[in-house]
Amino acid sequence: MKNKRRNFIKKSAVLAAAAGLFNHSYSVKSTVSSHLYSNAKDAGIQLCLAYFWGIEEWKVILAKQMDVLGAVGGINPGMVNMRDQKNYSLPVIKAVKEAWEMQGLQLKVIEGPPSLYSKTKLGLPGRDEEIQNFITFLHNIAALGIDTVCHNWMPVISWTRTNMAKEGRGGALVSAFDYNDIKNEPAITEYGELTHEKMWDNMEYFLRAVIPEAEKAGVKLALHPDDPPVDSIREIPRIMTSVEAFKKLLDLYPSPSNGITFCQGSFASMGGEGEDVDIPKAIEYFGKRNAIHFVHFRDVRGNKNRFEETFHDEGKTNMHKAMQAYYDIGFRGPMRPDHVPTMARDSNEHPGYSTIGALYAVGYMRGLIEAVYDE
Ligand code: CS2
Ligand code: MN
Repeated sequence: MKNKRRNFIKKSAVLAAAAGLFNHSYSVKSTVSSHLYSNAKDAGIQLCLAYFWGIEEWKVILAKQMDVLGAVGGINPGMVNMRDQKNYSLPVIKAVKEAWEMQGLQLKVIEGPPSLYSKTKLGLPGRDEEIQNFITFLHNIAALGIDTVCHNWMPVISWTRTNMAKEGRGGALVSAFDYNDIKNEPAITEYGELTHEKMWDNMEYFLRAVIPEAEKAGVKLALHPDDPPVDSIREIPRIMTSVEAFKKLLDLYPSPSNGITFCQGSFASMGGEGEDVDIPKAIEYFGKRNAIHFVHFRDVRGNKNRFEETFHDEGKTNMHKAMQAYYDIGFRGPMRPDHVPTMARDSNEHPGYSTIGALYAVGYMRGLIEAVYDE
């Protein structure tokens, strides 16, 4: 079976290359319309790429040539010329889903969902309306067959770095974080006094309101770790910063709809000086609780106060053991490469999300999956 598939892939690769040989600027249409998908099933793991800036044509074409047909992104009414409508409404979500299908991709995970903003995370007036609209969003995506939402609990300051163009291997550009570079930045005080305890209260309030509805809708919420996983930035507290915090999350409201985006790079950067998170062990623990609904497969060097991102093959984590752990726990959900270095001649306009870096990452991940699958 496998050799047959491999020969099939080789043949289609030769065909595609031949098409390219005769006409260097071979038209995308001809490639797309006659594309020959391998029947690679990646051991049931659904490989995806992230598209946070609309339909990036070059990335879409390369994704289909790699047979990586899962798309991960948000709901942007502007992408479907429906700016006058709400991003949590059924018509907008339907139009976005269909826009990806027109490209030959399938919207697998909504990452950075509508109507889950700082009012909810900080417990501010107006949170009930935000939560109600988020519940409407959940029922709408369920009606359209989308069942996974990647959200985070980082109010005001989302994922952040202190350097978005650090020189990495061979001159590739990677992002990096050094707490020393921001520790003296002015506190953000406009939201009043914020505490970790209050952030947990707000999380519990949110879960009690939303999880019963997510269960009814059959939707899985997959909470992404805080990135970087430090205790606070400019006095905005961060709580999803450790393995223990995620155990507390699951205990707060045990439910198949209350789960985790196992962002491997964020978990790998959770340790302090010389105290690394055991990634395979964490995968096994949360896998045994059926809590891993989505995986961001990436790596770093360093720890929570000072780290840099890396190519998938040169970080601190044994990526083969990590992939083996996902396979062993029976994870067969969506997985994406997450941040990748910006490689030669590619744009660093969206650090971590360059196209050429994604190619290298997907090839590496598929090789690991095959290695694990074959064992
Ligand atoms: C990434 C983020 O920080 C991370 O590990 O996954 O870039 C994430 O994609 C964004 O916060 C959007 O959800
Ligand atoms: Mn991530």
